[in-house]
Amino acid sequence: MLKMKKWLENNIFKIKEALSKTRRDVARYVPTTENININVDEEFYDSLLEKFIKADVGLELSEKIINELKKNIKVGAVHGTPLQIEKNKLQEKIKETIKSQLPEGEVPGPHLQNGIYLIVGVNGSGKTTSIGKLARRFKDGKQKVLIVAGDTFRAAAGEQLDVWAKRAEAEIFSPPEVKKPDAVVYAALKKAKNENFNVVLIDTAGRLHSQINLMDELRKINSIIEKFVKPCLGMAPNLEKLIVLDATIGQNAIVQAELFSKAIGLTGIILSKLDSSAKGGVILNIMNKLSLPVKFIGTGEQIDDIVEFDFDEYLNGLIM
Ligand SMILES: Nc1nc2c(ncn2[C@@H]2O[C@H](COP(=O)(O)OP(=O)(O)OP(=O)(O)O)[C@@H](O)[C@H]2O)c(=O)[nH]1
Ligand SMILES: [Mg+2]
Repeated sequence: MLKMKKWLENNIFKIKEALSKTRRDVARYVPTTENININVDEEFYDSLLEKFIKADVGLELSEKIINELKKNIKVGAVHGTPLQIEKNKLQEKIKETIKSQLPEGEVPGPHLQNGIYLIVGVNGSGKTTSIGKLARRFKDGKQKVLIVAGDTFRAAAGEQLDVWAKRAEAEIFSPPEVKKPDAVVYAALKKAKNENFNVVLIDTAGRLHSQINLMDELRKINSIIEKFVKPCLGMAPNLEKLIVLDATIGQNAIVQAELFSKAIGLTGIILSKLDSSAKGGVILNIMNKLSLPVKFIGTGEQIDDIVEFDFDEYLNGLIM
């Protein structure tokens, strides 16, 4: 419990840290940390728009935010005088405006709930790493965690997962004789049920040989899980289908999420590598375009580098 509490306290710090590359582009319109007055003129709006676009907030949403901000700020303006606003007040206005322009998409946490987690995403997005990090969180919370090697196609995939399972001190299920991912998943779920595991984290392939279709394989895995989950709904196994999206790729993340969502019906997003990205504004774009909640954020390569997404903390980290 103590570790879990520490994790939540770390959240704010880690989100701020992870956004530092993005912030360089979005928030550095203010050169000091003092609460100075800012000239809010066309030049200010133009540079803010440019920064939003650079951070991959997306043109359409960026323009919407700026136009609304102009309206919000005009309301308090004295006619004819050049507009100057205290930095703190201006930041609050920007945050309020961003919020007002997004659909109410955020699902309140905590997102770290026991259950079955199917983790999908293109190769290199951060699936295996995120599974290791999540496993560790659950282990810290004293849960019984099973990690499932659902990527049976790539030889090194099992080894990489094994490294993370050891780091997290979680059990791994990776039967060498089973070659089909859906068969591995089926056997793993049976084991989890029989042996009372309360968390199952399923790793999947990000790319297959060209003759095998990734989406078909994922559909097969998905239908195994759904069939399995249905009869034991009385036991309420929570099923999460999370896509791992690499924050450094910016707007392409949206295309990927749509593709996987169409195939298996996602329940949320893990946004990895926010720490290496200058495109952290993509979260706003995701919230605007997809009705999928961002549930976790990857903030580095170490096992502790994952936080629960919190919209207010995110905005505070973005606009500071
Ligand atoms: N900086 C940073 N690096 C990350 C993060 N998450 C993952 N990575 C790095 O991204 C690379 C790919 O991560 P993997 O977890 O192997 O990705 P994967 O989706 O399992 O890849 P495949 O198994 O090839 O499909 C590794 O070098 C990780 O260290 C993160 O939050 N921040
Ligand atoms: Mg992997």
